[in-house]
Amino acid sequence: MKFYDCSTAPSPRRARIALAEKGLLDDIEVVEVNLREGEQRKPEFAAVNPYLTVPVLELDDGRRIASSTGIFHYLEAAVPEPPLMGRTPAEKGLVGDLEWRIEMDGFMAIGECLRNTARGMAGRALTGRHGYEQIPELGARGRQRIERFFEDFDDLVGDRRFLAGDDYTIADITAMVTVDFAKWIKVSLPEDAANAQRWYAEVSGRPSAGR
Ligand SMILES: N[C@@H](CCC(=O)N[C@@H](CS)C(=O)NCC(=O)O)C(=O)O
Repeated sequence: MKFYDCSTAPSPRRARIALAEKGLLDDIEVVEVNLREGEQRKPEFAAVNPYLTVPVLELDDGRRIASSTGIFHYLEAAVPEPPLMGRTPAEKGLVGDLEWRIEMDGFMAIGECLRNTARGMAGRALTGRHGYEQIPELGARGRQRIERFFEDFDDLVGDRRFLAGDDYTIADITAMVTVDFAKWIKVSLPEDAANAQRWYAEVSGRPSAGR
C-alpha cells in the first residue's frame, strides 16, 4: 500500500494514527504531499486524487481511497484487531454517531474559521477542485462553533476513559486531532474541563498520536 500524506495537516493525521494503531504504518510507502507549496494542485497529484486532497490510501491493486472516513472503514475491515469502530452492532452505531458529531461540530468548524480567514486560502474557502471565495462572517461563526463545541466537550467525555467507553476508537482519533487543529486558530479546551483534559492527556500519550 502507498499512503499520500502531509505531515503537518490534520486530515491525513487521522488516517496515519489509524494506520499506526493497526500496526501498518511501518510497512507502507509514505509519499509526502507538500500542501503549503500547493503540490496537491499539480497534475501529478491530480492524477492520484482529482479531488486534490490528502489523505489518499492506494491499495496494492491500484484502487485509491481518498478520505479519512473511507480509510477508517477499509482498515477496520482489512485488519479487524484492534477494533477502532466498536465491537458489537450497537457500539459500531454509537461510534459512528460520535465520530460524525465531532467531525461536523468540531473539526469542520475549525476548517470553516481557518479557510474563510487565512490569507493563503483566498479563493479556496472549501477544499476540492473548485475555487470558492472566502466569506469573513463564516470565519467568526466557525470560531464560535468550535468554542461552543469545546464548552460541551467535557460532558461528552464524562467519566469514560475513552469517548465511546473502554475502547479507544476513531472518535478519539478525530477528537484529539480536532483539539490540536484548533490551536491553529488559537482556541483551546477550557483549562477547567477536568474530564476533557484527563482524556486529552491519555490519548495524546499513545505512541500512535505522533505530533
Ligand atoms: N474529508 C476529507 C478531507 C480531506 C482534506 O480536506 N484534506 C486537506 C488537508 S487537512 C487537504 O488536502 N487540503 C488541500 C487544500 O487545502 O487544498 C478527509 O477527511 O479525508
